[in-house]
Amino acid sequence: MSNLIEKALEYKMNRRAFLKSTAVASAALTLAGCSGGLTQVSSEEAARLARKEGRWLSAACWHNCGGRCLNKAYVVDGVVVRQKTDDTHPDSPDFPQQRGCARGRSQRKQVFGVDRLKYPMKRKHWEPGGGRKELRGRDEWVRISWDEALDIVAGEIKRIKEKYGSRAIFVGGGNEISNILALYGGYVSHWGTTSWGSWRYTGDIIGLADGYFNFSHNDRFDLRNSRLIVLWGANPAWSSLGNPTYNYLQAKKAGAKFIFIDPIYTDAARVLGGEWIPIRPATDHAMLLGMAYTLITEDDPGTNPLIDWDFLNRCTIGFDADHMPPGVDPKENFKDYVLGTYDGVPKTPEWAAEICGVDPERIRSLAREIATTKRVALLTGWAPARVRNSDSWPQMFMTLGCMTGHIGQPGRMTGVSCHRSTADGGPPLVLPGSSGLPGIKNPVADSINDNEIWDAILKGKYTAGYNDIREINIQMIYHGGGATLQTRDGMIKGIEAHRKVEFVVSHSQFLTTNSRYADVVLPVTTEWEREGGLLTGNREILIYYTKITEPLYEARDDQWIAIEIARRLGLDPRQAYPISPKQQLFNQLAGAKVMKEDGSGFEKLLTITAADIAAWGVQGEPQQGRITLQEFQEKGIYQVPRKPGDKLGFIALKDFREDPQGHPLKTATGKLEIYSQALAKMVKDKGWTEIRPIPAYNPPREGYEDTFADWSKKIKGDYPLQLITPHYLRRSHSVFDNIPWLREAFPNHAWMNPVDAAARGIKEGDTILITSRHGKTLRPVHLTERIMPGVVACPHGAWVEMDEKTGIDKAGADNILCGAIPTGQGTSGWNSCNVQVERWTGAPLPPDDQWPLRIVF
Ligand SMILES: Nc1nc2c(c(=O)[nH]1)N[C@H]1C(S)=C(S)[C@@H](COP(=O)(O)OP(=O)(O)OC[C@H]3O[C@@H](n4cnc5c(=O)[nH]c(N)nc54)[C@H](O)[C@@H]3O)O[C@H]1N2
Ligand SMILES: Nc1nc2c(c(=O)[nH]1)N[C@H]1C(S)=C(S)[C@@H](COP(=O)(O)OP(=O)(O)OC[C@H]3O[C@@H](n4cnc5c(=O)[nH]c(N)nc54)[C@H](O)[C@@H]3O)O[C@H]1N2
Ligand code: SF4
Ligand SMILES: [Mo]
Repeated sequence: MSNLIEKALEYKMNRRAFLKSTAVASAALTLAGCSGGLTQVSSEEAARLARKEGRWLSAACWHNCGGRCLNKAYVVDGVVVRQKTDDTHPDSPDFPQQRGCARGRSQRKQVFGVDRLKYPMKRKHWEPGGGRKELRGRDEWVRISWDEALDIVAGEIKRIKEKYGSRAIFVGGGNEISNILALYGGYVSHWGTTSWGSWRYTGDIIGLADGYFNFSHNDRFDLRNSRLIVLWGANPAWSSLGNPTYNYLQAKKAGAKFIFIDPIYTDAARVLGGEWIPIRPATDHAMLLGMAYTLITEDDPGTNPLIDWDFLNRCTIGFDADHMPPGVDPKENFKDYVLGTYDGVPKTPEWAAEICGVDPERIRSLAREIATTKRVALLTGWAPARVRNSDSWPQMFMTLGCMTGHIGQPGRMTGVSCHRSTADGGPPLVLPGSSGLPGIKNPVADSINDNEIWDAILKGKYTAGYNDIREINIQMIYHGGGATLQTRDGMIKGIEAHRKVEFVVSHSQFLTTNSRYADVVLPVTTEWEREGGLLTGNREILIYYTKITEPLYEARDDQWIAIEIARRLGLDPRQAYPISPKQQLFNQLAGAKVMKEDGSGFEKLLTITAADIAAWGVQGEPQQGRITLQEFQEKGIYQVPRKPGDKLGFIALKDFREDPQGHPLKTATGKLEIYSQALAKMVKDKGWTEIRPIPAYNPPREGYEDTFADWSKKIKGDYPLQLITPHYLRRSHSVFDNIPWLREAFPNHAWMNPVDAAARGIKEGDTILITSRHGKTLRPVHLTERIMPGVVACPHGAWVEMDEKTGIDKAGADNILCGAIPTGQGTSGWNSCNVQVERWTGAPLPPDDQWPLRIVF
């Protein structure tokens, strides 16, 4: 108890210290030229600010965080003294506030963090051509002027282009610099399936949905009609902050039962109740085949109807020999594959159980439960698809929906529920206009799959397609945004690649991983320091954020940097940026549109007067819309009013189900494709591995089977455990990892089952060494039965902290462990990875909330 009181007192102090430092940070604007961090304001100054009235401004929370909320900053004399979230209207389940999470509410700690990069800088031992390249990541930093920095970057772009050509310049991220490099002859880009795993290119081809955001999910009100909601590899309570879990809770209150199929007993499962079926990562496909086998063998249309034959007949192709596309071998159908008619391997629940670890009886009973419950939502996150060789998984998931008919009717849906569309499907109801900037095409066609970026740099070749390996000689890495080194597989090779090329430059707000391994680092503003902008989120909202503070220190916008570099390259920057940032924002506002109440089409969102246009000093025409520009700016959000039974609901694939001939899908056959030649071709054309047109199980590289040295004799190998990398509350990917508050609130443990720990002499809180085929990392361990035996979870996104002597990362950076292995459609296979774990006997590892921040100057 005394501990608790001490903690409370400490908390108060921290809060006070925080308020002070927040105040200081903006005050430090005037001190931007000073070195040595932030200067304190006097307590009189703090007291003066506390007494003065300020203004609540809508403050951007712009990250790729899986949510989107309204956040506000209270600004007094240009100083942010506190934050709050949506209180623009009373909260109710039907018209919920858009409330921020702990990350968004800590945003001022990010923007005004003592570790913000203040000045342009270069590596001490950098010289044109690279200098001592092996010192990247461990060299000292030297402060330089903007002129020197821009001259170096433009000079290296010129030099490398002249010496090696535009195919020597690789861009890791950043639209602004990409535009300029495109005008200057082009650059090598990269592509991948990141978020969506194998949904990325599959959804469209099989007809279920586009792979991006879900059009396979009914809207949130309709979810309340479901009696059973299966969340297959999804944890909205961590990865879809904002309202999704709240929406699910309404479905629960309306009577839905929940089932979670996940290696972890998630917080979503804790909130929503129901049943947890633990499953081994990367084995979901096998389990579904076991369920399909049950339905096929037990279905009897007369006495035990389990299969929706009417749906299969009308809406799908490829299920059995009688429903095959013309001209293909009828033996290649799904049903005979499941029964093992031709391959001699019936995909029984017992066959599946050996792979996925779920009791065969539960596989059977779950299949029956889904088939006999009237209204079921079969929903998956993207995590089970972020698995190597998972190209047929979306099709398999869809096939269960087709067999049970849970598609296209109230309370019935099959598909993806993830990111900002979790628990709420359908097209956006409110949208921003376009900025009016021209699109600029990159003349270089080379684009490297995420799994081959580092190898391409190290080995000089990459896969461009089937039987198409191309030579490439990359000598410059340009990080104009994103966190590519940190967030793509195979970071050890990534670091090696960064030490190989002649030049690395990075724009960033902090000394992120990309910047740490660079030669020149350019400090950029955050959205709080820019002109303002619009953010989309769930389908019902549009957020308008405004400038909160002037740019801190010497930070500049990415667009400004791009323009300055363009000038130095002898280009006319107006080709890319013919209009000012203010005009760009105005265009987005003027073009914003909202769905009419009767659902018949869009109307303008904003009324803009001639006086508004004059006050903004921009080009435009007055217009009539639903709300005034002032109202939008003051509230910071427009939320479409909704109520049950309104005209804005959405039932995915409803028209198609009712009349498949009249509303064909965009697939080759117009139907949902359980047999898809186009899918098999797409995968083959990528050039790595092949699949069959039906959803046949394809054991993943580094999946469960690969934890065995000999699968047939069940002898375990050197990496006997499976690793998953869930998206965690502390961070949005790598963003926010440097915020002390969040570090303290959400410790960055690896999770492990006590059974696996006991076998290795590991106790709660011990430091463990996790080793994969690709690298090693340390983590304090949390032992819990909430993770199934055989699986270790290392939360996604921690900033790598490499011990140069041992080659061991101390931060638990997931992509030190996950290797870059291209398969299928180029899937980033983060949830298929094998590891070994041992107790760490080296130097103790203090908790990372006690680590020093990366303050350079
Ligand atoms: N092992 C493993 N790896 C994964 C995943 C996984 O589950 N496991 N998940 C993957 C997924 S789903 C995704 S989407 C990717 C995300 O991969 P990334 O998009 O690379 O990740 P972020 O950390 O969001 O990177 C954003 C970066 O931009 C910076 N930034 C923010 N604002 C600005 C700005 O205005 N200008 C500039 N120049 N920089 C800015 C941030 O500081 C941050 O460094 O990660 C993937 N990586
Ligand atoms: N807090 C937070 N939220 C985020 C993000 C973030 O970085 N932090 N990133 C956002 C982005 S860009 C994305 S793409 C989404 C990603 O969102 P999701 O794809 O839902 O991502 P995860 O959190 O990796 O995994 C969700 C659940 O799947 C389980 N799982 C992992 N592998 C498997 C498997 O093979 N089979 C099964 N059945 N379950 C599995 C995990 O244990 C976890 O409970 O999250 C978004 N939301
Ligand atoms: S869910 Fe995303 S947008 Fe909302 S407050 Fe959290 S980080 Fe910000
Ligand atoms: Mo993502």
